[in-house]
Amino acid sequence: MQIQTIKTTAFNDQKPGTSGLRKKVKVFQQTGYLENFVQSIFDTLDVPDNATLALGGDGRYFNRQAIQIIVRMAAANGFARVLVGQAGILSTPACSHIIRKYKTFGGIVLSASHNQGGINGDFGIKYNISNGGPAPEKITDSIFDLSKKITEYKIADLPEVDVDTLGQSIFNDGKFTVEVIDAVQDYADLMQELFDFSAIKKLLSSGFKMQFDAMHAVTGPYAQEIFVNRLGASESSLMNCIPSEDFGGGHPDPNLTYAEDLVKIMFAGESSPDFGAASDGDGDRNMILGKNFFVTPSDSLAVLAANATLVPAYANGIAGVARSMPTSGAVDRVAAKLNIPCYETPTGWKFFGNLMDAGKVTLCGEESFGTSSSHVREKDGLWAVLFWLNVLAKKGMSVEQILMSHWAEFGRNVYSRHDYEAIPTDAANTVIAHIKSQFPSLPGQSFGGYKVKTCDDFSYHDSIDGSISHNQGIRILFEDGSRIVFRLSGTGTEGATIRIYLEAFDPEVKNHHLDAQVALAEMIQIALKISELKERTGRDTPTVIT
Ligand code: VG1
Ligand code: CO
Repeated sequence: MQIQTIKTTAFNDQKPGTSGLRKKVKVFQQTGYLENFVQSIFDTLDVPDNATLALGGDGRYFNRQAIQIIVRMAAANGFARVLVGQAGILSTPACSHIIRKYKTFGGIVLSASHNQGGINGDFGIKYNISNGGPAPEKITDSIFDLSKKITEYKIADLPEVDVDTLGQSIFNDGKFTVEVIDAVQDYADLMQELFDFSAIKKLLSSGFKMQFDAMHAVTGPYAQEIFVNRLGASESSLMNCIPSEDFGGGHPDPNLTYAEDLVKIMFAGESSPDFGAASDGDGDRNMILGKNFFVTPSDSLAVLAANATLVPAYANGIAGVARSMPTSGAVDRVAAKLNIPCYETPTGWKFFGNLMDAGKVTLCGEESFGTSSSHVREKDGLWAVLFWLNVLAKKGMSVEQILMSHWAEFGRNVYSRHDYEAIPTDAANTVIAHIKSQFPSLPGQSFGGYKVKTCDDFSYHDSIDGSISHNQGIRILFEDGSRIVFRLSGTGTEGATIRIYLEAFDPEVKNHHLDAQVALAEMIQIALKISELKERTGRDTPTVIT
């Protein structure tokens, strides 16, 4: 096996965001762009002898080409083995599981998650460490530093590797092996260990109807194996389950805007199925729907925490919970009642890893349709769907009834997120600067019935490794416990996206049926007033409301 050292020129824009490096496919297709980033990853790591790398992606356009390049670079950079998902496909949670199960040194996930795919869409790459979770900031910062200075990369001369046939390809007199694995089976086995499959099977054969939308993305084959083959669901309960390179031209983002087909089916009146769910491009997000009913991700996390002991894997209780800062405080109330700790971290799954490794938390979640537990170190879409099915099977209530009784017990953290996408970066920055400039004068000011208590730019102190992360989102906290949070997205590839997160607490059962947009109408106006968002961006309405 010949190893070539290729001269290259550094790019200055390879800074990983909330979840890896995401750029337009065309950017990744520039000569050396992918190679530079991959070499910067490998140079950051201290690759031991006999190390294995897990590798796979969400199947989007450029996935196959990228896999061939990364396999050759892994061979040249001292890896002894690469485990590749069949057809180059691994969902993000499956990759996390593969890293843990086969004790690999790390893994590379090729995904731009919920972003659009295809030749004009986005591509992405991120590195996961040996606990199966996204690399912490210390590593991503180093990758970025090296990427700005890189002058050459290493690549082995290997023939194209067959990633479609299960089994091994051996190179270099046995010193380098590529093994194509059936990650679907590994992942389905894990799910079967965690959940009460016989209870779910009984539920699904009882006349209970479910509808799952894979959004033409990575979870299709996993859903087929789990729901149809192992749990006996009908074929018709699955939709869009064949992964496509451009996700059928859509946005593989499971929310009320982009999972339009499913939403139509679930909001069709009495004839709608009892339960609906969707997942995103790389399978780590989930949206949960009941018959004509939407479950806010923050509430979903709270409901799962409150009912965890109904699931075999959590029957003895959970150690603690964690949520990202913009996620509502609904789970905090459950944690208080269960008398377990609740941690508040910055946005992005990488901040949960230390807490899970230290055994401090079992369940984690984000308002952005991400929920998971310490069974892996990523968020996990199908896991959340199975958790809900397990809870529904055990409680014998509808999704809506579960939420109503949860709110009656804990009160309701009414919640919504408004996204303003693809805003010119300068305009977005002035919005944020304008809000920050009011920090000295906001506390004590009243807006209608709401009085500002404090405001700040959230900083996180990691209690496990002592690291501190600053500038993680602006919080405006009101006297009555309501909140407005402003953040700039770290996953977009076009201009800037401003996210406004709105939350108000309502203990009154008589209000619990209210639509969140109605219940939060005054907060929405206050957010627009404080930020001058409309004036500064020329945007009248959000692009996405969840
Ligand atoms: C968004 C979400 C965040 C999530 C991240 C990755 O980040 O808000 O909660 O962890 O996407 O999710 P941002 O910086 O755009 O707000 V995924 O499913 O795209 O990997
Ligand atoms: Co995702």
